[in-house]
Amino acid sequence: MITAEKLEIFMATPDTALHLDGALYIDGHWVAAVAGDSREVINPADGSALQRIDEGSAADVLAAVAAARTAFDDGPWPRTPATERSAILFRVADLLDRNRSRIATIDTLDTGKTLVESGVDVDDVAAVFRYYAALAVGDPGRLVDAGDPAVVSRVVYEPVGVCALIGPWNYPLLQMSWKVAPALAAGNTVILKPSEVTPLSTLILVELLAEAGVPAGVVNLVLGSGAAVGAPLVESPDVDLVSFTGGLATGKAIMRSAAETVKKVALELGGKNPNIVFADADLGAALDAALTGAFLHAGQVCSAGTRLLLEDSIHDEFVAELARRAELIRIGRGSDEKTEMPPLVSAEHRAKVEGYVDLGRAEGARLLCGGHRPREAELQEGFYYTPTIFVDCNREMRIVQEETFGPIVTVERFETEDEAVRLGNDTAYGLAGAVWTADRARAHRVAGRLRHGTVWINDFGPYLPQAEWGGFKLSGSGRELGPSGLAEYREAKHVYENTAPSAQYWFSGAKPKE
Ligand code: TXE
Repeated sequence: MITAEKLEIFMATPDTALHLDGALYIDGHWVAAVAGDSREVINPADGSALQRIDEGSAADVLAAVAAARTAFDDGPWPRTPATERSAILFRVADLLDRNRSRIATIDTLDTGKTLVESGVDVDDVAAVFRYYAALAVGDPGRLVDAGDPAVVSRVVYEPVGVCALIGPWNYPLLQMSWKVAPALAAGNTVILKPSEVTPLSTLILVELLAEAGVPAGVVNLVLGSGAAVGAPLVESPDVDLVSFTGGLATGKAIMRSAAETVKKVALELGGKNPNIVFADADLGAALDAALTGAFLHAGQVCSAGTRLLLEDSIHDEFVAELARRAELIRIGRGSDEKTEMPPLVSAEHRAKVEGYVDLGRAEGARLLCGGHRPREAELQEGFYYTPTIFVDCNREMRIVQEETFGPIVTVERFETEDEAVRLGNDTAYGLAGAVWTADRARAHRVAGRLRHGTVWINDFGPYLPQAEWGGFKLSGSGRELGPSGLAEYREAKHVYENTAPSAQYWFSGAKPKE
């Protein structure tokens, strides 16, 4: 089922025949799920059915893992010269550029996010492919001095093997690209498992990878739920590595399950990110970033600035202006160019966010604005929610400690630098944080003390393909992006060559009699 809106845009830009009938992709073929199950993908903007897609099960996982295993063990990909793999990844980036508007449209229909943001996502995805295409050829390993001129000792980097790449629903294409680009650059074979809530742009990505020349069996796609597809992927003894982005509870379950087969595991599990504003900061810029940090993509961002920490002396004025501007944010369909904040991804997720707002009230936080669904008639069908600000919050509240993943920001006060740092670290997560101050020495002192994988100084949100992304503490393990993002998908191997072998006679009885 393809909506009129989607069809119109697709027909208007004929280029490649992008795959949209929602099948699985195994060993170079689009195939139906073995059990014949399917599920409806929902448009969060109005709750309508967008497309019916196949729903995989353990049988499909088995087939996909077998294809990936054979492609790794017997196929050309791991042994293809890095320069050739690199050329293919550069081609993927070019295809992404060429299909930008169609991919962005699909991601907007599927996730709800604004078209502007979806377009930026596609650009970022292309940049990630280019980054790893270039990095793939830059590291031939290293020679080691063994202290013996007869020995040639080399450390080389090899692909890990078959990788299961499990993605979330908030940035489906972007998060998948952070995994698939370095995995392929390193010579692995992969099985993609996008979120069942937002699978559509991954279908397109798979098509583009095939079009760019990735051989059959190297990239496989199994659609379906976490229980039916994700869990058997993690359990499979033929999968060597799992890279996962998603919720904390699922991440813990994956780590436990992967222990059985001692897989490599990389996890990105979200955050509860402090945004610290000192009184001497550029308050205009800080306020603007506080709004974006909290309400971009309706707060469904792992690095969202959901925990605003304000120096006491600016608190009242800052939150008053924040609330005034939050109430002006235009809520609507992602495809409407006037929209500034889109709907939440699903009815279930909105119910979770509403539960947190009820909890915040019950815990004694004071609601400054929002805290309800929008009242406009045209927004009643989708999963919309208003920007919500809680003040008078404290560290004991669950709403301050747990990831709400919606347009909710909690505000706390601090008096000293030490207190700001203590509050900034007072979370079980450790993904990202920001500090705003005109005092550069203080900025770097605070950045040095914050236990988060990314710290922004006088900014909020930017990331770069060439800089590591990932979390301390419960935010996960391993890193994506940057050189470490490639290292996750490589094994180091020491090759020790003795060019002048001779018997050493460790065991004296083996020594020939003189
Ligand atoms: O995520 P899940 P959910 C947070 C956010 C959100 C919460 C729950 O707070 O409210 O997580 O979201 C697959 N084995 N984040 O429940 O379940 C699943 O099919 C293997 C933060 O939607 O973690 C999907 O593909 N895989 C986050 C993926 O895991 C399993 C982004 C993520 O789904 C599985 C999204 C299993 N047992 C939500 N169970 C971030 N880090 O940015 C599920 N999956």
